Amino acid sequence: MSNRCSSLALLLAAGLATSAHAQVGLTTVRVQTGLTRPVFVTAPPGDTSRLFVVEQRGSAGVATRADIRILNLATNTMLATPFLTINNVSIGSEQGLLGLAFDPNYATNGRFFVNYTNSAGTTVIARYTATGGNPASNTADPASATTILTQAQPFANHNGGWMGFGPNDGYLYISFGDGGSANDPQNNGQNTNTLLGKMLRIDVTGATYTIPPTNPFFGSTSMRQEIWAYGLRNPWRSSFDRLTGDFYIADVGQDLIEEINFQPASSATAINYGWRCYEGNNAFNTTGCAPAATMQFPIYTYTHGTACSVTGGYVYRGCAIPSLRGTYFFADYCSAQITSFRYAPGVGVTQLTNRTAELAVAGFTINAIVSFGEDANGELYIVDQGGGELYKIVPRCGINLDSSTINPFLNVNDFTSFLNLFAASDCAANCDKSTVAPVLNINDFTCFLNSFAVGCSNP
Ligand SMILES: [Ca+2]
Ligand SMILES: [Ca+2]
Ligand SMILES: [Ca+2]
Repeated sequence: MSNRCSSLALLLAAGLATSAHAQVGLTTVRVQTGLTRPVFVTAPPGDTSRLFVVEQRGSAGVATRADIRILNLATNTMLATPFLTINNVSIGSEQGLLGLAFDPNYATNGRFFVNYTNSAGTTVIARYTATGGNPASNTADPASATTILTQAQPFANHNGGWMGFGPNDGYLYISFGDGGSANDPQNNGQNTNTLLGKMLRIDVTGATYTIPPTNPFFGSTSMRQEIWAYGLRNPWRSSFDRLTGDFYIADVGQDLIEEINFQPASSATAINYGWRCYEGNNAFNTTGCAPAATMQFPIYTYTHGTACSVTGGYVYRGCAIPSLRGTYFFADYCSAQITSFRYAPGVGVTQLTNRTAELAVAGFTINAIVSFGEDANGELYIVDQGGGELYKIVPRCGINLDSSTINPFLNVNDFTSFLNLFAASDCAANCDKSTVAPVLNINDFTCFLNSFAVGCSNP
């Protein structure tokens, strides 16, 4: 090996070592304000120009109206006309329009699914189609509404509401809370003959839905075949790691403990997450319960105080912050603390980091964090329900590609990182953020060099 190669190898090794121990320099930008009880944001796969904002209820000053609105990401403006309006939703604090999921094949079929509580307080899962079946349309066709599934709710709270498609199986997952009140009085979480307190998995490629033959209770007459997992209290925001298919379920606790659960992509059995037998790792009401050894306990818990209600987030898989990839973000609704960690089976939670101060932005207050969301690129957003605001997590210095905070934080390692990312056709090398193919070209070298020459004031 020549000296030149050895030097390059050392340089690369030094760069990698720095990355592995780097503190990531993050901040947020407020991308939108004036929203009406925003509760979720998402985008169709591959649609990098739009972000769809779910307003829970109270849209246009009407208590029972809920809108899905479109944020034009290129101009950072909300389109004046809603994508879809749903009327006659119920108005309890945890009711309204709660979930939205675009079909994995939205680009060809224009289908999407919503989850809301109607005027009777019943959860409705419905399918709609973009106007004219055109996925580029900025409106949906109200007449396309097709009810997929309904579930009566015995109490107004704990409606779950999240939905998402499994990245590996294309099935629709739907979270249901335990029916509400407190302490799961109907013992729904452990009852496999109700959809309450469950994570469902259904096949929605047809007219309504069918049961995937690989569901754990497929063919059963005594247990609901839609069930994928059970023992949940009020799973408030779940997500798939879009790269691995691993599944994160944040479950809101009763009076003491908040929890985050993990299901590896390879899992195929009916996992029992424990509620109302266990709250976090603590026994809650074990009367009539199966042995604890049959249950899956959380990968992470935290106790109440100023905190009181977990808001699950996402594993970051975006372009802008390569060193952050694989990091899971979540928040607490009451304390407005934002935390991240990495998780691997057999290893556990590592790099547990409170991000609140890092993500704070002068002049604005990020609180009432009701949800996170991803755009089509996998960049992360924070939904502030109380303030009607939407924030985006961004790097403090986009060209500090190794995320080092050691002075000088812009150095040869960032050139190495840029070259490696470019060679790997990684979207992080799209410095000029062009969208015209080929998105990675000589302009990105110019952009990187110019940006490096200007520098950043903060790592
Ligand atoms: Ca649990
Ligand atoms: Ca650097
Ligand atoms: Ca480019």
